[in-house]
Amino acid sequence: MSGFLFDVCFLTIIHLLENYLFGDIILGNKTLAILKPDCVRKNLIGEVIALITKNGFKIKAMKMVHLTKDSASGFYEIHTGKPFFEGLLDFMTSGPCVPIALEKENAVADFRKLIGATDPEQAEEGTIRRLFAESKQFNICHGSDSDENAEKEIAHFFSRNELLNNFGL
Ligand code: IDP
Ligand code: MG
Repeated sequence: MSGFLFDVCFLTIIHLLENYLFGDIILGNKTLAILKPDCVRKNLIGEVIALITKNGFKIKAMKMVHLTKDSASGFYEIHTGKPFFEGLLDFMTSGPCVPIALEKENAVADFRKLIGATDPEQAEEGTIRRLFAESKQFNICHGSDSDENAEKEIAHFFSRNELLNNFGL
C-alpha cells in the first residue's frame, strides 16, 4: 500500500473511532434541557425532573450553575440583537439554573413536545410550560431545537470526560 493510501485509511479509522467515542454517530438521541432560574426559585426542580423521567428521558449529566453574562450570551448567540435578548440574558443570569443532558430515542422532538410552546398560553395542556411557566420569558425550561444544536449545547455545559463517563460510550 502506498504511503498516501495508508495515511488516508489511518485517518479515516481515527475519524470514525472519534465520532463513535464522542457520540456523533448516535445523533438523534440526545438533547439539552435547562431548568431555568424561575424553575429553581420556585422550588420546582423535583417536579419538573419527575415529569421528564416519567416521560422516558434518561438523565446522563446534570449540574447546577449560575451563568455569567458571557456564558449566557454565548449559549443564546442565535438571538443576539432580538428585542428580548437583553431581558433573556438578565433572566438567565438572575440565579442558578440546572442544565441536564438527556437521552431518549427522538430526544429533541419528544422533549420540545413535553415542554410545549415558548409562550405558556400557547402550550398544550399537560406540558411543562403550560403547567408551570408564567410568561413567554419566564418559561421554566429550555429544550434544544435540533440534533446539531443539542450537541453544541450539551458541550456548552459538559466536558468530553463527563459525557464519556456518563453516556457510557
Ligand atoms: P424556545 O426556548 O421555545 O426555543 P426561543 O425562541 O429559542 O424559544 O427563545 C429563547 C428564550 O428567549 C425563550 O425560551 C424565552 O425565555 C425567551 N423569549 C423568546 N421570545 C420571547 C419574547 O417574545 N419575549 C420575551 N422572552 C422571549
Ligand atoms: Mg430555542
